[in-house]
Amino acid sequence: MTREDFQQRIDSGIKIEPKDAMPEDYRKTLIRQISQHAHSEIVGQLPEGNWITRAPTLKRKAILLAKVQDEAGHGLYLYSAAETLGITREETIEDLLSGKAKYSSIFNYPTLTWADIGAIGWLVDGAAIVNQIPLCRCSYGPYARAMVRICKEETFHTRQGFDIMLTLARGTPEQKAMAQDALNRWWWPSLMMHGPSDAESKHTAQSMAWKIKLFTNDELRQKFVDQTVPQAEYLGLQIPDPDLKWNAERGHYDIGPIHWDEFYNVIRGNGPCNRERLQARIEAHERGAWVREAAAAYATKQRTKAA
Ligand code: BYC
Repeated sequence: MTREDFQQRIDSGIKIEPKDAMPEDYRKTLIRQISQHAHSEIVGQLPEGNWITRAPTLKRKAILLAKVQDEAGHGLYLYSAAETLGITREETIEDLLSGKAKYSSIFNYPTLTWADIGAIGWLVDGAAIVNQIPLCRCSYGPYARAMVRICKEETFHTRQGFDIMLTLARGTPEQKAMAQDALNRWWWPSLMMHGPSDAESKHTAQSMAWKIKLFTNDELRQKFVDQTVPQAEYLGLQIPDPDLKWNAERGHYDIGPIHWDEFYNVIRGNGPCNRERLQARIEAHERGAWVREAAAAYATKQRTKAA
């Protein structure tokens, strides 16, 4: 199949399936994006897992446990979607553990107080949903189908985060201050989650042509800002951006400048928690070796029995 024929299939809305012919760079772009997405879900368990033992009530603890387990599930669906493109699970995980593959910048920030768990659910999962709902319509079948279930679960995650923020914002002055402090620290990193500005994004043009991405980074960032500012107003919290204002002409909020040097520093491995996050994954992988060995031995035994 020529590149033109492939592009025509994409343009006419045909989903690409694992056994279909596809250009090598389409396959590689998908492996990069899907595996980085999977790694983000897996590493994303760490900042929240940090609070499971300290959740303030039994109910909050049960909800947080369920949420963190959901993130593990999302990682697994996405690793499976990546495997349909011809890369093994071992290779993808090796790329994460060696530091070769990226994962979302947002998970390199620390969770200092309980309000951070609220801010992550509200802002981080909120930003993730804005990015991920369009991915349910992306051109690669297994990725699009995995995203449908992920988005349903992410919606519950955002609601639980907003509920924590609402409880704190309506609580004592100390609790409200804690919620405000979490918003102050998580706001700008949440905007950076959407990736570099369109002018700097090297993959957007090709990924949009292939419908691997349906919106640009700046379009999704704007959508996130527009939906989140009224929510902050409802909470009675201040977004930490003195330049934030409604632009009636554009029909969108304008924001102040994003500190891109901070973003690039984090994705180069020098954020506040990069080393700690990777170390935690390496140790978990080593500690889990016996489980993988046992599962492989069991599978071999079943195969021998069946033969
Ligand atoms: N962090 O050309 P660009 C979650 C990299 S999980 C780190 O715009 P692209 C959740 C980018 O990879 C959230 N790196 O790239 C989980 C590229 O580097 P490489 C994860 C970033 O791919 C648990 C370079 O910068 N969501 O929500 O067109 C609990 C140039 O960027 C980031 C997904 O992965 C970043 N923020 O666009 C709670 C969604 N941004 O690969 C929540 C799927 C950019 O050339 N992914 N880079 O070395 C996407 O939609 C796109 O990959 C992105 C980036 C919008 C993220």
